[in-house]
Amino acid sequence: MNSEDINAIKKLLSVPQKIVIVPHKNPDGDAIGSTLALWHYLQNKGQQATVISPNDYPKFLKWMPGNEYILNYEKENRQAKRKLNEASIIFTLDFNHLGRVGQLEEPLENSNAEFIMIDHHQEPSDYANITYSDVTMSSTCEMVYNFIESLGDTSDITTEIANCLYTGIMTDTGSFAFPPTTSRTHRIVANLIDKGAENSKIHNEVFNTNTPSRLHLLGCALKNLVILEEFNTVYITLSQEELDSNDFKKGDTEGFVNYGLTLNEIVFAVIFIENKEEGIIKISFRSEGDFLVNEFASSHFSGGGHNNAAGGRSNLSMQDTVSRFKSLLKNYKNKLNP
Ligand SMILES: [Mn+2]
Repeated sequence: MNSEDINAIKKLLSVPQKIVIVPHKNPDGDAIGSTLALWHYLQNKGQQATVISPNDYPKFLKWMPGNEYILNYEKENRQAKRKLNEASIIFTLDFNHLGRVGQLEEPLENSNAEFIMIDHHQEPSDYANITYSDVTMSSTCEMVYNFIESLGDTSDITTEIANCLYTGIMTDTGSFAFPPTTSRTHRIVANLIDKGAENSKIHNEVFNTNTPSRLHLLGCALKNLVILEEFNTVYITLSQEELDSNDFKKGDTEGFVNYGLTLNEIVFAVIFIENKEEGIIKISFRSEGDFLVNEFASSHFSGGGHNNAAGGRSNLSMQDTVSRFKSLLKNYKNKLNP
């Protein structure tokens, strides 16, 4: 963060404010971890803060300290609306377009609050009064750590804050494996453990939460895996019928797409998941190295994201979506064969 922004934030927080903190829709570990960490920090500073999530999120994130105070905009709409109306500052974390918050978009657009964005996704839009955007960062949680450090408050990082920040860094880096994981990321994580982050317990809470039906669904997904050797690409399909017969619950398919990349030569992995209710095929893209999946997703599947992890959608049937995907690969042959 630049010193001008730091001073502006110090000034804003030097008086009591009513603050709302918002993660993106379908929040992940980084979104919930960063918003809750910031919430603890601001509350401890004597600010009145509320986290409002656009919708629900998986159970494996609900153990985080402070979770019980998060308002779900879909379920606690009136209370959340009141908080939004009163807000003098709105922090938006782990996203950078107001289109990423579902039903919350309208109240955010109509708000007169000061907006502060903290985010590591590409191409931030310009809705915020203060934008802390850095695409080289491993996670928004790493940025919230930097944010607190910039304000001279590392000594105010409590065990609760440390646990929340650790969770987001761990999940967004694929347990410290993805390229944006730097020595600085590890130093921050080490500091968080010194502050009381229970690293081993967190791994257990987040990852060892399989249900028998999720493992069966994973089995089904892996059975459906198709290898396109010519393009160093794999894809997985999951139909609505397959989801239903394995008692699919929201979040169950999280991480399935990454299995494709564990094959030695594979640089591009994709999963197509049918959603009959919305009438779409939801797609996740992952890559290793220089193949930019965010470009691929935005050019062909109305999506976007990071260089190596992105999402998109298709209104075609599963079969037509997959054929379209396969025919597109020809144009990327060189990029997929480094
Ligand atoms: Mn993130």
